[in-house]
Amino acid sequence: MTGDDVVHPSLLKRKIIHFDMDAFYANIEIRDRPDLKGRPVIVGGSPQSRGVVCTASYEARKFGVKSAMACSHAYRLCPEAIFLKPDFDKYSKVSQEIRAIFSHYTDKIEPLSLDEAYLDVTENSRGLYAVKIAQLIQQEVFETLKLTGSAGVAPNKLVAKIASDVKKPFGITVILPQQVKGFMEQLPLRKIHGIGPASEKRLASCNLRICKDVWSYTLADLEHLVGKQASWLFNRSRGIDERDISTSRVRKSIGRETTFAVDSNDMNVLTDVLVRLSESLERSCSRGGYAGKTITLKVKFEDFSMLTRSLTKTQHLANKEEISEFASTLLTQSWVGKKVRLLGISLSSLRKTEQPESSLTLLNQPALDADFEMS
Ligand code: TTP
Ligand code: MG
Repeated sequence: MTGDDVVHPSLLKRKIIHFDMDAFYANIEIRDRPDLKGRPVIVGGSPQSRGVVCTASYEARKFGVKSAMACSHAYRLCPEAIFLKPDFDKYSKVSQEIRAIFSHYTDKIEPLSLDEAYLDVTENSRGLYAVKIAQLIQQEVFETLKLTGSAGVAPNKLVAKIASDVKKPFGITVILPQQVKGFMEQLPLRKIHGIGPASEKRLASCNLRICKDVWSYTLADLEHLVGKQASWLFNRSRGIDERDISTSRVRKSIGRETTFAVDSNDMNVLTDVLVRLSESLERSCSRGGYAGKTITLKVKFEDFSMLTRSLTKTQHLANKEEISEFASTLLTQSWVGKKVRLLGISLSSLRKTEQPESSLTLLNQPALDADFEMS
């Protein structure tokens, strides 16, 4: 064995499962409406709207439909698709049920969103192998919830998350410590959680496209090339990630946004939308038991340029009157007369008020729910 083949000591410390549900929103809808089985289903805005696709069933994906795509585009690709509005309350409930199943196997659970979580199973009450636990969870989710999920089993969060995507749907991919290097070698850097389209482009301009491209640089050379990100990239590209499971993720913001059917610069229309967004935001705050000190308005204009403006108050707030009043103030301050395509309001600098209204925690719902229709 050459020095290069020695397994990094951090890879011998943990056993992590990343579990991610398959076509989550769509499969819940199909489960609840058996007539949809086998048909292309798209959850998101309506086909004529300019809302976006939250998710598409695997049948719809065959036509090229993807999350975050404009619904009108999805409709052109797959006119026979069934378009459904998202039902976030239902998805939150299912998410809680999945989490309850995880807790049968470990207490160390870090939810990432409604449909995915990291589980640390290094030591588990039943003394089972990590792969066995992944199988049992997959089976229990299938039998009790009639839904499928996929798992990645690996020595850390980074590799487990990439692995869970390899054999979707209903697959399990196991990467042992000695397989990490080989698994990472040809992997596009974009697959690393934390490298988005902008970083991907920037790295590609330095001729860094797959993990192995990074390996030929010393840390010092990489620093010259990519700056502050160097040490993170140096480790991640080698499959090294020493982060522990964080069981107390604190929600940072809570928000609502909507894309208009028709662009508008009519202040009455825009104010009306802010009122409705504020009402919806108030409901989310009360369900989750949150109040926030900073209110942020997001505006996307007809030319797709975007601005965000924030206001921080001395007191936490969560009621619709105050939210819409401050949002309107921010809108007036940022008014440039251009037609608006999207408005969003979010609250941050959150604190927990009291017990949430229901046992459902909205902690891991996306910060901004996907567009919902404003009729
Ligand atoms: P994902 O796990 O990314 O996607 P998925 O579960 O639909 O499909 P798969 O994992 O099999 O590839 O996201 C989970 C849910 O989050 C998804 O069902 C809908 C929602 N979502 C959005 O609302 N907008 C988005 O852009 C994405 C990616 C997901
Ligand atoms: Mg998923």
